[in-house]
Amino acid sequence: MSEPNYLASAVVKAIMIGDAGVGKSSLAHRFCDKEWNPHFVSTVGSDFKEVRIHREDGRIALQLWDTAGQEKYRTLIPAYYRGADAAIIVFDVTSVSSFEGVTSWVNDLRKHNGYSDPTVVLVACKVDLERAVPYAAGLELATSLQCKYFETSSQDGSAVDDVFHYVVDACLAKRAATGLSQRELSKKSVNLRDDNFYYQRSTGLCMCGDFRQGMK
Ligand SMILES: Nc1nc2c(ncn2[C@@H]2O[C@H](COP(=O)(O)OP(=O)(O)OP(=O)(O)O)[C@@H](O)[C@H]2O)c(=O)[nH]1
Ligand SMILES: [Mg+2]
Repeated sequence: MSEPNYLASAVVKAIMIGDAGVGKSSLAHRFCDKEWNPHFVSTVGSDFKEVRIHREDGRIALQLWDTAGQEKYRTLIPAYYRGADAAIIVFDVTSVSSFEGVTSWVNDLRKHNGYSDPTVVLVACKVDLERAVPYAAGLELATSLQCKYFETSSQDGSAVDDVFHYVVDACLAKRAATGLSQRELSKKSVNLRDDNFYYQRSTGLCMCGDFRQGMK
């Protein structure tokens, strides 16, 4: 890691959910690593990435839990819902079934998110390809879920940054509205040099010991 200061002034934890192959990992990779990789393998369990976002008040650590969409991992995902500030629900604009699957992800989220009231965004991926889901249908679903709607391409990068910057700003605004002070927000700060926290920036993989507990 090249950043000289490892302390963040606040942490935003976001979970990425959606059916297998819709483009969650590609979206996270495009935003965090500014790269497009057409050869992604299906995620096993979940991957973790962290990226710093600069804001007036300091540097925000956006922590992304990129979960596996395959059905066999679905029972593992509720563990990641708890304490999430945001849920990024992803579907593939070329796949009607992934769009129809959004409702069941929303239901899972509502069932398992515990005390938190996460900021939800609906993201359509792969808009560089021929679409099967019209823009109006995506927008209508987002409106019914009372959340923001984005259409992205991880291949060409369109609107990818908008998703994550919106998530950070919406989560910080929600905290500010609930009256949490910067001091309280700072309690969620993380020192990436902590011995309990093993971070592999190159792969985006992270194994957390006490750290993950501390974020709940
Ligand atoms: N053309 C195009 N292909 C994409 C885009 N995003 C993802 N893909 C492709 O879609 C396939 C699946 O992408 P992933 O990012 O692995 O999907 P995922 O949602 O993480 O899948 P799981 O980990 O199995 O849940 C890969 O072959 C990607 O290259 C995109 O924006 N445009
Ligand atoms: Mg994946």
